[in-house]
Amino acid sequence: MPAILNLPWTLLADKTEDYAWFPEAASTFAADNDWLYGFISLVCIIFFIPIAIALFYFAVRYRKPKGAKAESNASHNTPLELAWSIGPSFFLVGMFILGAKAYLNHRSVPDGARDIAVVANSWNWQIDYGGGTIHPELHIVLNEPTKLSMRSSDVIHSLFIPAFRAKKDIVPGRYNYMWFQPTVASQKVSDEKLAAAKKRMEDLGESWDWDELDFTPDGYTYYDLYCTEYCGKNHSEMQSVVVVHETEEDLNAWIKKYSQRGEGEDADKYGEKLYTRRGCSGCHSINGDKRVGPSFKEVFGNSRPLTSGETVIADENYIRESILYPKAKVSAGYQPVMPSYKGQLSEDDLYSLVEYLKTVSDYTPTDVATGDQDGSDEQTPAEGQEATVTVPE
Ligand code: HEC
Ligand SMILES: [Cu+2]
Repeated sequence: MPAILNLPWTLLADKTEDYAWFPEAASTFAADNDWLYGFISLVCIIFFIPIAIALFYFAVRYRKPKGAKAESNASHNTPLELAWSIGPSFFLVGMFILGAKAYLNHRSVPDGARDIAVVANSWNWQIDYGGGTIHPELHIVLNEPTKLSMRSSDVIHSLFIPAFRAKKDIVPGRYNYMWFQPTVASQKVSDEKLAAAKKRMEDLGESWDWDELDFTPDGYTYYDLYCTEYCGKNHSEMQSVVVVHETEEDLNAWIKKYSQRGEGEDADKYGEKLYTRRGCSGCHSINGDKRVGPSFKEVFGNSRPLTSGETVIADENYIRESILYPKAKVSAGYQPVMPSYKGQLSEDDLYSLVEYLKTVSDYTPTDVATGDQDGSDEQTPAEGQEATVTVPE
């Protein structure tokens, strides 16, 4: 590649990350894509500058005083006209050939690529590693061609990994494919650093501060993964990360860690992990705030009004049914937009979620009208919520 085509901003990018024109380059696509982008930009600039200068020059040079009669002196210069038509068309054909080659490369998945199933739903990613292990993070192996077989359970989403220069829309009602080959592995941070970060998050009472920490809760540095198709209210939160493992063994060890509840781990603790990992947290709060769905603070054990006009007591079976068949009983005041988790959660996962919902739910008897008597407002329903909390029979 001629060095001159490495545009000034590429030089700038080496100096400080803050001014980087491109994100880091970590796949086999990156070099070609960046080169082509630089080439097209450079050609455009080279043409734009003299044209703009000539435009201003002629405007000034041939201006006429106000009121002067316009006269025509149009004439031909065939060699000049041929030169400025045919000359640039070589560049255009060049851009087309290089662009088409890059496009076809993005579209042709190599044989033997690792195939990973991805489900996009508003507003989270579910990457399926087989055997019931589903996680929002994309974990892959260094230098291994990787194919994503993607589908959407609701609206159009789009998966974009800037560091890989790879992006593809996910249209509901069909499979959508993309592939890439990562060339730079994630780093593992030291155990001390990871422990310190975990401690800090615990002290702050946060789950994980992705903006502050540049590694995952498992201690890997990562690449960003975004949804780049505006898909509703929380579209901007539909983000995840990509971790590139050095070896397949390392990947398998990671998958194993997430395949099921750990030995001796409490069900409600595991349920809490599933709550964030499986995207419930995007639609259900635990502090009483109304999101897309009702807050889990007011679900378990309480009587729930349904759109059908009935009410039900939210017991274990109701929770289970709500997760597997969300449309069977729709809560009053909400849209039936919850995706079904049928076939995606094991019995133990469901049990863990129910146990977790029990721990966050506020279902001790309350009398809302006189709820302030003891000076505590703990039991007062959150603002905007109906005061329908009653004692379960
Ligand atoms: C895309 C948003 C969304 C996601 C993700 C989601 N839910 Fe829901 N959920 C809703 C909405 C909206 C309702 C209320 C309408 C209905 O009943 O279907 C609801 C209702 C429920 C109910 C019944 C609540 C009631 O009012 O009695 C339960 C239980 C529940 N969800 C559990 C979960 C669990 C567990 C997960 C994660 C595994 C989850 N949901 C993921 C949107 C979501
Ligand atoms: Cu989206």
